[in-house]
Formats: sequence, C-alpha cells, structure tokens
Amino acid sequence: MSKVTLPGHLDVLVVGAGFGGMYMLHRLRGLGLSAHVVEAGAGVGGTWYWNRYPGARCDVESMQYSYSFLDELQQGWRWSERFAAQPEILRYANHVADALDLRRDISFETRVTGARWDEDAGEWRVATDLGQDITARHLVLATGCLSSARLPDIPGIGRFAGRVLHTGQWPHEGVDFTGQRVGVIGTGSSAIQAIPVIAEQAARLTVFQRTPNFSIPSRNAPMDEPYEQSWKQDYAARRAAARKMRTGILYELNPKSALEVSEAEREAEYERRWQAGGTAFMASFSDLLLNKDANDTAAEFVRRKIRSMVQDPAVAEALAPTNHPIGTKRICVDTRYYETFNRANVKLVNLRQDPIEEVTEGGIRTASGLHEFDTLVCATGFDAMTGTILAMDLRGAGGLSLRQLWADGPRAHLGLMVAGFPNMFMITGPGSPSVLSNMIVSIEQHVDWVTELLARMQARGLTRVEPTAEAQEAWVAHVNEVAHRTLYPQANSWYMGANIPGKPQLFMPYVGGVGTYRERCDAIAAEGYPGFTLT
Ligand code: N01
Repeated sequence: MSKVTLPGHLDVLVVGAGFGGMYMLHRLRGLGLSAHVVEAGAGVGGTWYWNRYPGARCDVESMQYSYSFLDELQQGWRWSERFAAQPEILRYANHVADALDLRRDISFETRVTGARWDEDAGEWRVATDLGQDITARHLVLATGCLSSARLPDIPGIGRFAGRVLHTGQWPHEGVDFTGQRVGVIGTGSSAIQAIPVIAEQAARLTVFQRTPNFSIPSRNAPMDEPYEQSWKQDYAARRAAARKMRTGILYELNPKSALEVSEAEREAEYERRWQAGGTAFMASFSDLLLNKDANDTAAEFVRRKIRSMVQDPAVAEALAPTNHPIGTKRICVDTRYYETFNRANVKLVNLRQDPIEEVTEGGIRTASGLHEFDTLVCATGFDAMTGTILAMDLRGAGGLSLRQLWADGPRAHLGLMVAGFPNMFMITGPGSPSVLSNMIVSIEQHVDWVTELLARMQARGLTRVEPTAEAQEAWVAHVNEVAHRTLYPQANSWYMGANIPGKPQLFMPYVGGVGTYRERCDAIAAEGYPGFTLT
C-alpha cells in the first residue's frame, strides 16, 4: 500500500477508519471540504479489523448490518450468511473503501496522541505518534466504542511463558491451536463465540469464568436467497422502519407484557424466539428490561435451556447466570456455546468458587490448584466508550483537559459534542444510543447530522460550534434518568464502566432508543440548533 501524505492543514481531521470514519470522510468530500482520516491500524474496518478471533461474527443480521446510504452498494453486495463472520465484514469494509476511493485520504498505522484547541486560530492542533503536527478546523472522533482492549490485571500475568492473546488484538496470520492446551479468561460475547471454535481444535481447553452470561443461539445459516431478495426489493422502506426502532434493528416487537399473558403463552413465545435465534429474543415482551418480575420469566427460561443442554448438572448450574437481569449485560449470541461444555476436552473453572490466585509460567493457579496450558486467550473486554477517547490528550478551550472534565464520567451533549471542546464531534459517543443499537444505523445518523451542521455553517460563513453547558447538563441528566427507569443499572456491566477498576460508574449509552434520539437530533437541527452556540 502506498503511503499517503498527511496534509498539514485541513478543514476536518477524522480519527478512525472504521465504519464511522469511512462514511464521515465520504460525506465531508461531498461538502467539498478538505478531510483526512488518521487510523492506527494498517487497514480500514475498525472493530472488524482488530477482532479476528476464531468465531468472530456480528450479532445483527447481515441484511441490516451494512451501510444504507448508497443503493448500488446494498443491492450489489451479497452476504453469504444470515450473520456475517468477521472476514466477510472486513471484506465488505474494504469493498466500500475501494468503491468510494477512500484510502487516498487515510493515513494508516498512525495514531492520534492528542489535540489542543487553539482559540486564536480557531482550529485544532493535532499530534500523532509519528510526530506530525496537523491543524484542522474540525475534529471528528470516530474511534469506536469498544476499541481499547484490556488485559486482566492478574498478578503474574507477565510471567506466563506461553503466548498471551487478546481477542480484540488477534494476530492477523491466525492462530493454530491444534494439539495445544489453551486457557480462556472471560465469558462475554467474544469468549462465547471463540470457545466452541477453539474447543474443536485444541487438545484441551480450560475456561475461567467469573460471571456467567446469558446467550441465545444464533441459528446462523447460509443466506437464504428469497430472504435476501425480500430485503433488496424493499430496502428503502425497511431501512426507514429500522431507523425508528429502539435498537435500529428491524425485528418483531411483541407489545404485550410478559406478565399479562398465561404461562403457556409466555413459554410458547420464548420458545418461538429461542428457535428463531438471535437478540430478538429480548423483544419477546415489551417489559423485559423494565420490570424485574417480567425479566425473571425470560431469565428462568434461558436457565432451563442451559440445564437441558449441559449434561453435568454442576457445570450447568455454574453456567446459569443469576447475578444480573437478562439483557442488562449485553446479551450474547452463540453457536453451540453451552453444548461445548459437554466435550471431554473442555473444563469450566468457576472463579466465584475457585478464584484466581496468580498466573504462573505454566498456567493459572486458582484456590484449588494449578491449571496448565500453552496459550492464554484473554477475552477480557475493553475500556468501553471512553477508553480510546481518553487515551488521547484532548485539550479544549483554555487548555481544559477532557480527562479531568470526565473524571466523574463522560458528559456530552447528545453524545455528539462536549461543552468547552468547540468543533469536536464524536461519532456514537457516550450519551448516544451507540452500543445499544445497530452501530451502522447510529453511525449513519451521527455522520448525517454532523454533515448537515457543517453544511449549514459553511453556507452561513460560521466557523465555530459548541454546545452550551446548560444543554449538555440537561442531556446528561436525561440520559441518566431514562437509564434508571430500566433494569440496566442493576448489572455490573461495561455499559456502567464497572469492568474497569476505578472507572466512574454510570450508565453511558442512551437507552431512550434510536428512533426517539433521532427525532430529538432532527428537531434540534430543524430549530436552528438550540443548545449550541454557533459563531
Ligand atoms: O468483553 P466483555 P467481550 N478475571 O467485557 C471477564 C461486543 N461484542 O469482548 O463479567 C476474570 O463482555 C469478564 O468477567 P466479569 C458486545 O457489545 C459483540 O466479550 O467482569 N475474568 C467477562 O466475562 C460485547 O458486550 C460481538 O466478571 C475477567 C469477560 O472477561 C462487547 O463487545 C462479539 C477478568 C469480558 O467480557 C465486549 O465483549 C464480541 C479478570 N480479571 C463482542 N477481567 C457480537 O456482535 C475480565 N474478565 C456477537
């Protein structure tokens, strides 16, 4: 790949060449602005560039997990499976980059280390790890919500003599586990996808579980052609409908409460959804995330399924989650996850009863003894939503540090902009639906909103935009208030920052729904941006 020269001055600098940064670049070109993307990886695709672990697959159906802004693209591209696997999604990202000729404006293998707002010049001064110093009137952080991989803080982890891998930084050449003894720490979405695939290859697999998770079978299958055609013939209407949904995903929502129907009807609905597969299970009834009694019925259904799939009753009990309402941690979607624990070569270590003491040269020592292996896979998650933004030293007006400003948790207006940080936009930032939604739907909405704002500023000769502190505080309070109407805050999840020791705990994404959020953003634009100062 030929190296692209990073211009010294730009209208807009975009950080990140995942789906957010790629679409942002395309729209900025459309405005005739000089725009450039800086990307840490060697290629486009963001999440799908980094997360190459075995079994990595999207939990939003392929027909919906794709850009909608270009009809030729959505008509021409053909997905091979109901839920696309990581290599195919990465091919899609590269296909889009080719089709839109994006790479000529992307500097790869370059990381933004910090940016400082220069009030006199009215622009950002951006620094990279290659020592570049770029000025840009606007800065767009399209840095992803799950892009700061986190290794566990376990004593001795540096001593392990074998290979230590993180699912979110998987080697590009792949890993052959044949004949190996493998340890996996974690049982979140990444682990639940990786474990069945690793188990088939490895000689022995030991899974270290601290918190069991609820997982629904994906029922993944090769793409059904009539189904694909039904989408393609009706794409515009279906995309429009999806944009109004709470999650940005078009699926059947049952308007009934789980508590208003008979036990038989409830069971039949859960069974039907279980057989259909995927996250739509959480739409079985309207109040599963609002009412604990309703939620308990769904949680108990899944626990019964786990008990029926896992042969050893003690292992089944250890795998059955009881410490959080179903769905309040991101629900997982799997292919033969629970059944994998019936294999003779797979062992579950329940860290609640048998905690880790240390990592040794040969493996992990728990209270009950040493578990030896050759490779340690850490499926231990991310410093979510704020980690990558705060890894950069961002300084707003008057030298205000974002790290200091967010010391008690992120504060942003609409999850899009931060008071005191003029002309800095976040794509799917904290306080927006982001990780509770189909990310591509939310990305397109944010990018379109930012593009429209920049176009209007261009047309009126305006150069500076910033949210007011009052509007921001009102939005932050609203995000918090809506979250507390739900069961979400009852789980120690990464949504709450609970997976990072010392991280402030508050519910970061906006739970009010993609449709409601879009209406709010659109109304603000239509009314001339109340809550923002434009000069
Ligand atoms: O990370 P996680 P992930 N000792 O944070 C455990 C998206 N995603 O990469 O719960 C022992 O969920 C931790 O235990 P606990 C999706 O949004 C989507 O799996 O903290 N264990 C937990 O089990 C998802 O939610 C897809 O007690 C330790 C695990 O590691 C998000 O990414 C696929 C530990 C981390 O789970 C993150 O998922 C993959 C320690 N010291 C990911 N530290 C799909 O679209 C951590 N753990 C399907």
